[in-house]
Parts: sequence; C-alpha cells; structure tokens
Amino acid sequence: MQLSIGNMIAGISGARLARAATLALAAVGAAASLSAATPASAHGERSQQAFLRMRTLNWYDVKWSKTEVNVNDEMAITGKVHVFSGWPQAVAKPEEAFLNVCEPGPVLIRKSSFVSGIPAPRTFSMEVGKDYEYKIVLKARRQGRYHVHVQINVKDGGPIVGPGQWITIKGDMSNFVNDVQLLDGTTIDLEHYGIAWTMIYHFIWMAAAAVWVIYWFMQKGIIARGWQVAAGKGKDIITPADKRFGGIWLAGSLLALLFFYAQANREFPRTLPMQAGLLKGISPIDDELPLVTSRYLGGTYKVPGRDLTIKLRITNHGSEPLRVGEFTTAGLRFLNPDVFKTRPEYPEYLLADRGLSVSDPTPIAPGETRDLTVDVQDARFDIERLSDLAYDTDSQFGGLLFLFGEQSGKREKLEVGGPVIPRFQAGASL
Ligand SMILES: [Cu+2]
Repeated sequence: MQLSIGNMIAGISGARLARAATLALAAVGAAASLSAATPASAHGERSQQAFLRMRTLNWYDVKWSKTEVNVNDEMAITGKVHVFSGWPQAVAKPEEAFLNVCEPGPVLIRKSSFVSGIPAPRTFSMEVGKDYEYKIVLKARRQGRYHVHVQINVKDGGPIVGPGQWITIKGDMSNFVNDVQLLDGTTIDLEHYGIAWTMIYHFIWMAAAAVWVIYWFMQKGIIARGWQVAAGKGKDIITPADKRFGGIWLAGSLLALLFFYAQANREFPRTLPMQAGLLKGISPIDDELPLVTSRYLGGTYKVPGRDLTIKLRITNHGSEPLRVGEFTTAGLRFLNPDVFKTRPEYPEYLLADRGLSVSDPTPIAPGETRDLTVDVQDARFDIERLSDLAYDTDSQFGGLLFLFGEQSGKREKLEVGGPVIPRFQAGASL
C-alpha cells in the first residue's frame, strides 16, 4: 500500500496539523539557537566579589612554563596557594576542592595534576591557614590564543580563579593525538577512541525519545493529558492502545539496556570505576617557624585614589634585616621598586611593579618591632574590581605580604588582613 503526502495530510485533523507545525517550529528554533551560540571572550573572574578573591585562596609563585606551544606540545602551570585564615563565613570551606584550569573549552587538555607532589585527578581536602604546592600538566589541542588560568573549585563555594596568562597555540587541531597506555599495555588515542559508538548510542536513545515525545504530543499533547490525569480523568483518556504503546516501549527499553550492557561487558571484561573519591590528608608545604610576625593596626581604602593603606606592627625574629617587597592578593602583585630592581615575569594586567611603598623604607633590623604603614596603590586595583571592597557587607581585605632578607634575599611570608574603612572623598588620610 502506498501513501502519498496528500493522503497523509488529509488523514490528519486540523488540531493535529497545528500540533505538528508547533513541534516542527520548536525543532527549528532549537537548531537555530544552537548555531547562534558564540564563545565568550572573557572569563568574568572580575565579576566575583572582592572579598571572595582576596580572602579565600591567595595564589603566589604562579608560573606558566611556556606561553607559546604547538598542537601536541605539553606545558605546565605550577605555583603555590595559601588558604586564607580569615576564610569568609559566606563561602564553604575548601574541605572538598578540585584543582582545575580555567580556559575557553578544551583548548588544552589536562594530562595530569598534582597537589603537594601527590597525583590529584580527584577531589582533595585543604586546611585553612596552610599552603599547598600544585602542578598541572597541559597538552595543547586547539590552535589559537587563549587566556589560561589556574583554578580551584570548592564544593558549595564555587570556582575560585587564579591569575591567567595568554597562551598561543600554533598548528592544526586535526593533528592532535592524545595517546594513553592502558593497564593491559595497549595504547589508545583518547581523542578518537569510541567516539563513533558513543554517537550511535546517544542517537539511538535520542531517536527513541523523539518518537516517544511525538507519539504523546499527537495524542492531545503531554501537558493537557497530564492535567486531565491529575484531575482524575485518567480512565477516560488512557486507551488500551496507549497502554500497549507504553508497555512495548518499557519492554523495548529494558531489553535494549540489557543487550548493550552485556555487549559492553563482553567487549571490556576488565574496567575500573571513575576515580572520584575524596583525597584527605594531603600535606601542606612545610612551613619553617615564621621569622616575622605582624599585628594589624587598621587600614583605609581611598576609593578616588584606589589606594589601600595598611598599618602593621611588624616584628623581625630573624637574624638579618628585612624589607617589605611585595603585597599579593587575588592574583595581583604590587611590588616595591626599592626591592624589585627588575620586573619579574608575570602577566602585565596583574603586575603593578611600582604599586607598593612603605612609610619607612629602611630595613627592619633583627629583633626590631616597628609600626609601618604599607601603601598599595595602582589602577589595577580598580580595574580588577577589588575596589568593590568598599561596598561589601564586611569591608575586609586579605592577602600576603612578602619581606626579603637584606643579604640573602630569602623571602618571608606574612598573611595580612582585616577590616578597612572606605573613604570616598579625595585627599582623605588615615
Ligand atoms: Cu581570563
């Protein structure tokens, strides 16, 4: 028997035709919105609140081993992170954290990641007040120029983004290979492994779902039927044909599931589950006894001048004179040009190489306790939206202050933080 399109349309009532047209329109709309989506050009890390970026994770010594790579080349992001003692109450503690990279899609793939030297492809725990070392090995996949950040995702706290660097990838993605050796000794290319079957399997279920949706849509629609069933009219509208259709569908789905499961088991008799457990007890960086301590004596933030002024009482317990050389917070580095004679390698947008000054530039002698006013001033403070500090519910800043030994150049780390008073008029002073 042959059915012409004209016959088919004639067989469909007006209401059904309208429903079919609606369905087609929805499909076209979905397809159009898919093609209209364009990649975002920024990561939006500036949109995170100032307190979140200053008082959660303090990133330092971040290094990108290369900024120019070819497709298939490997590079690494290394560095340290300090978990701020005054972790904000509004953010969940990093008891379940995950080391990650922030990049626009899989332009570089992650080959491995380590926390304190331990392989950490899974969730791990961090202690407040401690420092951790990390390393992420990446392999270039897609050609282009991308901003690549280190990032730690904190459960119930969200992603906390570290500093970013522009990475240029040359070559052609079609040459990308991602070979890995399996435990049984065979090598597979993860880039293409099992893709065809994954696609077929998904399309089988998508097609089945589409037939299911279309069937009910053509039977007075899913929502309208749902209402009627909820109103107790189920007996009137559910026909024996509907029941038969549902039964065949259920049996078919279960059979397909069993068949595919048996098939997968036969083909891959030995599998390991995804390594998704929580790694506890990662040891932090061994901190020697601090040779310098401080007490926070208050501070102000002058909004018009983008000027953070911190008063500290610093005691030098070491054996050599120390000078304040750097303040770092939210990935930004404010350097004292008296200490940093050359500009370190660091992303330009985060490096204020003349951004720090102190009220008394003479070194703090061993055994001396001195009241010092540290001045952090640079437009980057405002560009990176840390000025929002002035509008937070608790205007508290946080960060790390680095002091350097006069002779050895050895660095001493000092965690500083506390409430600051915002000032909005020009010329206001502490
Ligand atoms: Cu970025």
